Amino acid sequence: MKQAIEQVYRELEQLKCKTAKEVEEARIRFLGKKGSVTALMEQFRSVAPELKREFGQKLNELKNAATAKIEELKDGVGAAEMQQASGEDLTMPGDAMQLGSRHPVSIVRQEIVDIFRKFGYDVAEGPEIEDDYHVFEALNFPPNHPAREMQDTFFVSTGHVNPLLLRTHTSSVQVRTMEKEKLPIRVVCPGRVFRNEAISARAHCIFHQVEGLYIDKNVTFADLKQAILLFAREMFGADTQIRMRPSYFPFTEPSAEVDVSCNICKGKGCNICKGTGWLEIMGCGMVDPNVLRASGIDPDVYSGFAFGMGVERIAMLKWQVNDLRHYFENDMRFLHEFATATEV
Ligand code: 2U9
Repeated sequence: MKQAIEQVYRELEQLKCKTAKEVEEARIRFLGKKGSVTALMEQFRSVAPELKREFGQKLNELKNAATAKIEELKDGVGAAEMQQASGEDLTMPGDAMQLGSRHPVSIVRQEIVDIFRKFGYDVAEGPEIEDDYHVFEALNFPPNHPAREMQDTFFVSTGHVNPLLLRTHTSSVQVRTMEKEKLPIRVVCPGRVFRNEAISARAHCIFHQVEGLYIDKNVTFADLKQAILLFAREMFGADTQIRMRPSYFPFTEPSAEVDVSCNICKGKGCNICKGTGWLEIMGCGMVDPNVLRASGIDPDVYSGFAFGMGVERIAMLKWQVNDLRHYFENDMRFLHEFATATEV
């Protein structure tokens, strides 16, 4: 029996098949009802009891080896036959899958939001299709303000008192927060906004904003300055300076534009900051009493500050991208520049 087992092992070793049919024939020859392995299993019954243990183990090993060989041949001829049919070499290694990476605008938006969360702000989102009331009326825009004209805003429906439109800023989310949340309010609102602008290196009809609102008793301009300074130092580095220039927005009074010291030339003047040493990053101001009143908040008891920034603008400053359109074209060569080591 020992020799018969060795003989089957030799036959298995030499076994070669070109087609699935040949593999099946081989399977029957070895493992079928009348196959050589099956026949040996039957002979096992007449093996002397003292040898049963040894031969039982040997026969099991043989059966496993025969089954494995048949499976291996099956895989081989399967690939070979498919290759013949398609003309392709299926044994070649596949193309590596390129992992995606986070979009630079998402990275910066998250960074901004995370800084304000650390300061104790909540995060709120709202609809992109809004009504005139939440985008303009409640924010103290006069009826004839240019933003309310067709050439500046995308209208979804017109011809009634409260037309639907694509929001031009995320301030409408803060209005909704004032309407439904209890005071005090400390919230940041990230989101997409839409303006009817010609697309160029410096302007786009879609961009992203993060706006913030803080309303409580005794909130002052000094609180605003401190919040913006702390934000700027978290975002642009611990030695960053800020300056504020007077400005005008319908929803804040007084209002200011905020510049940060240029961290490329350390304030000496370079072509990024156009020789001024300063880079404009956002607008801000104390919430206009009319805006508080419109949402049912008494401006004699409460005061607040608000700020708003364009995410693409911050991203442009962070990575010195000089054309806004790169952020919207989804060119993989550009997007891949921002992949972290784990994403590559
Ligand atoms: C409420 C009250 C006040 C939000 C503010 C700005 C100043 C601002 C611009 C920056 C660049 C828009 O993306 S941008 O074009 N934003 O300058 N935004 S204060 O003020 C609010 C918001 C909501 C209820």
